[in-house]
Amino acid sequence: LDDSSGWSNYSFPDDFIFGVSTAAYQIEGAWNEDGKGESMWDTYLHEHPDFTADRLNGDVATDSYHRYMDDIQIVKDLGVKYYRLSISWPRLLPNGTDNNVNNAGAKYYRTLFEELIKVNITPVVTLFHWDMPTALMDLGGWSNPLMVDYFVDYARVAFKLYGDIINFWTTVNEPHQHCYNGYGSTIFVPAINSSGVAEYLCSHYILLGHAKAYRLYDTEFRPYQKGKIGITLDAFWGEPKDANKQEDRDAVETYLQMHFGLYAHPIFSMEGDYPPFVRERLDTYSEYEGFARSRLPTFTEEEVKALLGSSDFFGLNHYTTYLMSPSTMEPGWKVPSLEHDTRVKLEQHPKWPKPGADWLTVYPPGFRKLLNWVTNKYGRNVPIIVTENGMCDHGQIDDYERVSYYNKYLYQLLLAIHTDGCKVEGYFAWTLMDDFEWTDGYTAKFGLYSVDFNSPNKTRTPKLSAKNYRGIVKSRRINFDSFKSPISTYL
Ligand code: GBH
Repeated sequence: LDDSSGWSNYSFPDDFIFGVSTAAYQIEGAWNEDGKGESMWDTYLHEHPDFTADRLNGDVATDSYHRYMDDIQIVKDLGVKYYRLSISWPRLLPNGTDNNVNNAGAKYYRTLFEELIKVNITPVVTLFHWDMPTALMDLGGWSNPLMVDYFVDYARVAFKLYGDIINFWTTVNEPHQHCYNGYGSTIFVPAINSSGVAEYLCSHYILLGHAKAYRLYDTEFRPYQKGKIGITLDAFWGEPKDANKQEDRDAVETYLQMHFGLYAHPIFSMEGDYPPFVRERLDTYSEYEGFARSRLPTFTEEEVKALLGSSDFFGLNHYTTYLMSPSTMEPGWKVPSLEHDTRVKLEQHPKWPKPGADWLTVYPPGFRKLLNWVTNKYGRNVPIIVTENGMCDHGQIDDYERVSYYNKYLYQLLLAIHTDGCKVEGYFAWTLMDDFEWTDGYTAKFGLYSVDFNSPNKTRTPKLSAKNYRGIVKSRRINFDSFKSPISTYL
């Protein structure tokens, strides 16, 4: 059997975790209500309306702060038993610091979690999905070592408030996207553009913040709250541009080490610390460029130990695959960057479908290969939980391409489990409903549900992909014939 017709020959294990993901700033709205403080996204987008494709921001979004019962209903309708969402740090702690807890914010999340649990949906709670409190961003955000302790203070408040009913936490979402786009370029807020410098400070302190929050939970809360806690990392897969060229195959490995291993190795490898390849490269390049010390900070022995094994599962976000080959960048640059450090050229395969965004082509086998790469390198001790996967289009309700994307990517996940022996225990679709997609504003549609942003109720309507996902969750198998496009040109 293949992945184009009939029922899949493999099925998902009975205890397989099916869920759906969202993030606070992308859905909540109510940016200044009930005592919430500003996040750096609020502040920056108010000051720079041109930053997003449609000049819009997350002030209202899907209005989930008021319409969370609608969200719970549609999560329930999908039949999934898990809902991954994030807490807005400044909604809970308006100044970012633990001396001032916003009671209305605290109550909002308490009610939301309780209502989910009432209908048998387990909340999976992310502490940091990029909405840094402005008050702390003013101190330099993650480029400031003190952020580690502020983050741990915040985590403590969250564990105390909700740990009695929340037993599934993630600390940080996609540190690579956050640090690279926000600190090493101007793609994301805070748009610091300190390429090659602040992006590694961000990586370093975000990793330490994660590790310290993990250790706090492990020693003070887990003994009686009995939950699990981990981190979510993101990775593109890479195919060598020319599979016959060793240098192209090497480029894939270099890229994965520099963009993914940088975060994964300190936590999930046997030895810990940054990958030796990355350490050596950053040290060498920094010296060559005339820096007095490496642009990549160093962990103390104690920090290496705190990081090692600091995740109960490997949270993995994956969307797409690029073709890779060595880049022609020469050393000797005055402004360093992750690109210069990596020296790998990314291109898109001209034939792979590209349903909605320039960066997202559809290549399902890349998912299986990534799951295997992670398993071989890091996944021997902890299970993998796919915390995001999905694609964007232009928002049509009959989203045949999304149906096909999910069917094919999920089939690759089944192959990874059943024929490759990867320990993949869960899968969360990105995302529940069309939302605020960062720089793309509302122009990129990733939802299983469509949202009518012009209606006062922000009406949520299931797309075909929602119905199809419900079918997969219920039957534990994929039916490649349901919701199949009447036109054969779809992916
Ligand atoms: C994830 O990021 C996020 O966790 C989630 O919040 C987000 O909404 C979702 O996926 C969809 O993007 O066009 O060159 O400027 C995925 C990382 C970040 C990858 C933005 C593409 C744009 C690159 N994405 N990035 S570019």
